[in-house]
Amino acid sequence: MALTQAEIKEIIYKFVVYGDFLVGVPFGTGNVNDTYQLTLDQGGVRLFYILQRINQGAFRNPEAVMENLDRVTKHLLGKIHARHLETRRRTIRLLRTPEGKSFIYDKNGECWRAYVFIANARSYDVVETPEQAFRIAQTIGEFQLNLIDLPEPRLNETIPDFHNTPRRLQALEKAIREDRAGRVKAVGPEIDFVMKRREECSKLIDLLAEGSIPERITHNDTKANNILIDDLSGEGLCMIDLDTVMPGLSLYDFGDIVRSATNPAEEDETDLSKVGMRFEVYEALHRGYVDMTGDFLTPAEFENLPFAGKLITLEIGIRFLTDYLEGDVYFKTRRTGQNLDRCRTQFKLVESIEKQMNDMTALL
Ligand code: ADP
Ligand code: GN1
Ligand code: MG
Repeated sequence: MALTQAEIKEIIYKFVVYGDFLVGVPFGTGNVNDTYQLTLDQGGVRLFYILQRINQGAFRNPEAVMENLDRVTKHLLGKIHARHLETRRRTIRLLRTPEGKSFIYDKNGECWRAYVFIANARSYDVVETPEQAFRIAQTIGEFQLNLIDLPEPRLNETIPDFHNTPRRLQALEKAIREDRAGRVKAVGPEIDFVMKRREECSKLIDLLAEGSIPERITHNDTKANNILIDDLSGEGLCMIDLDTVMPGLSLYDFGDIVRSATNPAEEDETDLSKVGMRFEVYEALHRGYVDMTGDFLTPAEFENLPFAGKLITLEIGIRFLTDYLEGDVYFKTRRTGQNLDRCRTQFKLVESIEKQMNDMTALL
């Protein structure tokens, strides 16, 4: 439920902010957290902040999330200073409480954090051009590059097995068995679609287990709408939504941007004839990503770039289907059937990727 203005004001004043609270409005199209854009007034100058509630259904340990965020954003800041002239908009910047903490709990046990609002930039739900795709993929690659030398210890796993596709498959099978929402009978073709591809689900996890591809620090939620693009220059500015930054595979991040950027339609588009993999966008993603990661990717990571696009698309489709069967308990939904529509777009995209796999592989 949306907060009242008085509640928003009370929460933001727990952080060190400059200015008087004017208004807070729901912001963005995230599927998990609750986000508000806040306007404050400081001597006639408008200041903007982002205030966000961590979804504790998804993130069971918010303090582990915030510890990662603190470490990662500090490390990124050091890198950015070395690489860019304009630094203020190149990473999320957390506000602090007077005691120096980066989060607070409200009276209902909800965990909140606040960021400086990054202005004159936006994220895209649907990527419009190959040029945008190139910039976005560069930003993802640079993010991975910048975190290669993050000092020990290993980051917290904020959602265990987040990209463990076989586990996601098991969760789907459990949801089918339990059929809590009585919806299994309506999704026969979708279940068949997954089962035909079940053998492929463990490929990346197996490569990791046998030591053929390395664990890295990855973002793990690299859909286009988690990357900010500068309005003026069109350059990629930074990655946002850092809650899932943790140990992972470089291929998860590349795969997820293939999933979200190559599709010209919305994630919950109901007209599936509009959904498909745009090859020219894929080609731009490949170029942009390799531009930043070419020096550190191993041959096995490189070879699996096309497969990662297919696997992560299938995996997120499996998650949408599972949530549909469980009665829409994880992803935010605005209408009945939205998770099923989301699942169907993902599976249509998987088919489209399969058809173009030879061309994708030829780019290697
Ligand atoms: P969710 O986890 O729900 O996806 P995000 O962290 O991605 O939440 O935030 C939701 C949206 O809010 C983003 O897509 C972006 O448009 C906007 N946003 C988040 N943080 C900032 C920021 N610091 N500056 C500007 N916009 C932001
Ligand atoms: C969620 O939070 P948001 O909207 O950026 C989800 C991702 C999914 C994505 C699908 C923590 O991302 O894993 O790929 O929806 N985030 C979490 O749109 O589960
Ligand atoms: Mg997001």
